[in-house]
Amino acid sequence: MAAPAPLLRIAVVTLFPELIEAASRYGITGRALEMALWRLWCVNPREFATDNHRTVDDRPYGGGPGMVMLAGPLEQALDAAAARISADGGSAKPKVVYLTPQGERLAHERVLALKEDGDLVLLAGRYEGIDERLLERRVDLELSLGDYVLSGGEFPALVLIDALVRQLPGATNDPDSIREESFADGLLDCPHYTRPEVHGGAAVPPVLLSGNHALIRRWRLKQALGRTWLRRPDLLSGRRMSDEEARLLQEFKRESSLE
Ligand code: 9WO
Repeated sequence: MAAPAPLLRIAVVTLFPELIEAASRYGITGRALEMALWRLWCVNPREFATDNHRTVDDRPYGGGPGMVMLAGPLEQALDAAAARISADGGSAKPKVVYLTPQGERLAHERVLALKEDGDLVLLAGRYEGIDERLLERRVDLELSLGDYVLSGGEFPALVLIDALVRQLPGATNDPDSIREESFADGLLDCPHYTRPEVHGGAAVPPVLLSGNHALIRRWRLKQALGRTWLRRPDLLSGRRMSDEEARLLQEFKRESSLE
């Protein structure tokens, strides 16, 4: 019998392929690689540099500080990345994603949508940016993790890979842990506790030791609602609440005003 096809194929175009390969071998992403739930290829644009110095960057037209990545080697690297995915039985035209502060802010819904696409080429830039003509010709989607500048797109690419792979069936041992965690239902996570029962003078909330699972579920939902209200009220405004949720949040608000 033939091996089952991987659920996700990702090729990363990067000047630091070892960084992507090494980090991907750890934890859930590493185990999922061994289980062949996904496949990873890295393509270094330096392989496609045309001069003796293997140059992949040059000074910006118009002047100014820093260097800009050349369109030519990157375009060939993107072609090679797509060819790897296609040769593995994947799409001949995988979606190309560029990680940049200028992109759409990444959120859970986009992670789920990209996982459905299945075949992705991630473009990790360095220096001060990439020649705009390459981006116009070859990039389908620009994604940002937040409003800060890093020294390259490799860590954001690894964040996206981690977010995608942990959504694959079989990647985590507990499918419930994905359904109940932050953002799966639009709420922040509830607090967690483990042994000992008292640490630094603080006891574990008694309800968690009660063994009453209906009560524990209600407490956790109430904490999740309360924390979301306190820390991320924006997440609640666009969300319709069940009667139980509305009641639990009212309780939380009343109790927090009494403290
Ligand atoms: C560097 C720089 C230096 C001086 C003046 C302006 C400058 N802009 C940049 C810059 O944006 N460099 C980028 C580094 C080029 C593309 C890859 N780099 C990157 C990606 N930095 N931060 C990201 C990123 C990606 C996704 N989410 C957050 C940050």
